[in-house]
Amino acid sequence: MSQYRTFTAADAVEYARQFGGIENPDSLISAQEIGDGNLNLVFKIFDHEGSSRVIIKQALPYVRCVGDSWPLTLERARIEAEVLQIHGEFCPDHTVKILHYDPVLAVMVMEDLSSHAIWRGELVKGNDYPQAAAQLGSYLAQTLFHTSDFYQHPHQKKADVIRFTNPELCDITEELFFNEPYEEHERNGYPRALEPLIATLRTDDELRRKVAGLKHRFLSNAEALLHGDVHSGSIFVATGSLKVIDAEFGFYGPIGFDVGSVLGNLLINYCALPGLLAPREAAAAREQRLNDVRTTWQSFAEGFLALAAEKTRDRALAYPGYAAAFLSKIWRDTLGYCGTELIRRTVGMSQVADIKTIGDEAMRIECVRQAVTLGRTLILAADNIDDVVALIARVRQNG
Ligand code: SR1
Ligand code: MG
Repeated sequence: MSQYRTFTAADAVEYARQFGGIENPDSLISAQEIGDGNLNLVFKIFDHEGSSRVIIKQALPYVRCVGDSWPLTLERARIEAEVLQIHGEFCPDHTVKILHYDPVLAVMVMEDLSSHAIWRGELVKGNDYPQAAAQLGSYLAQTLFHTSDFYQHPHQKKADVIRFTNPELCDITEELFFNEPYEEHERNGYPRALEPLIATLRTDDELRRKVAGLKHRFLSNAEALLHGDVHSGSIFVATGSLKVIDAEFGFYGPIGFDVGSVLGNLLINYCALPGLLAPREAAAAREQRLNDVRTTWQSFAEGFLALAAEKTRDRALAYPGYAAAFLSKIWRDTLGYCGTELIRRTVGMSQVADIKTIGDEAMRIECVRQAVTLGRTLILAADNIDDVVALIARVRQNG
């Protein structure tokens, strides 16, 4: 029985030869470590012709971007592999395939996605993938409906809530989304010029109570098996194709958290575009992003309602009108979590390339200001923004 050890490139090649499911395993000869996320090692494994064939991902026993002063459970690799397997069962077209998982080494082997690119990088460059939003809405509808009480047997659901209890990773989200941006905290980072605006996040009582409500629902509303960190950096796109990866933050939580995380990242890109592209291109890309927001929500909402009409197993939840009423609750949550994502990605620890890539300082400050004010508005006004058309009108009003 092997013991945990951190992989070198040579270990990754050897492992891929054994577990990559490649017909001619000896053709695999080299590996490149490509992990640019906050937590893990990720190796691309190449054959003798220089083609990349599979991906090896290994969880480290600490937060990679901080170091061993922040230990982190290896159990997250199991959660990630099993969430992706379940999501893949219900949405095979848009979930990365897990070919093999090893609990001792905290390693998984995944299908190679070299023909795809990380969506965030493409959004930063202004590249549009017009199908992506509808595909992502469909992924959200399929995965969240089929793991909810509408569809799961109540015994299975309760067992799965236990199986996917993910305290250490949830703790990161609980701190980074709902606490730190609203406190003076050493992990926060934002332009000094915005101190007066950021100070209002700490002192606005109504905002703090709304954020408390969002955190409370995150802690206690076990509505479906969430991805838990679904943003443009955990999504691969290609022409006509979209694949979701990186589900280590998965747990049973409020459906609006996943949907709001997606919309929040699209809207961060919207806010950042004037700093990333020339004015005419930025204006066009902003319209595409608003289309993406509209399409993602509509595709999710229509998909969820269609599945509820067709496949709800719980007799009480099948009562006519209940699914639509529940969808309104998801919408309010979506707006709130979208707001917290806008704020935590611009004020808190995990800042994103959309903003960091902006070279001009004054422009970067203006983009952050827009993202923070939009986030604040969405959290405060969630009960008064009735649909996605009203959301888009609010975004336009914000600047
Ligand atoms: C310490 S981990 C920080 C962030 O990186 C992950 O991708 C999640 O978004 C998390 O919040
Ligand atoms: Mg991730």
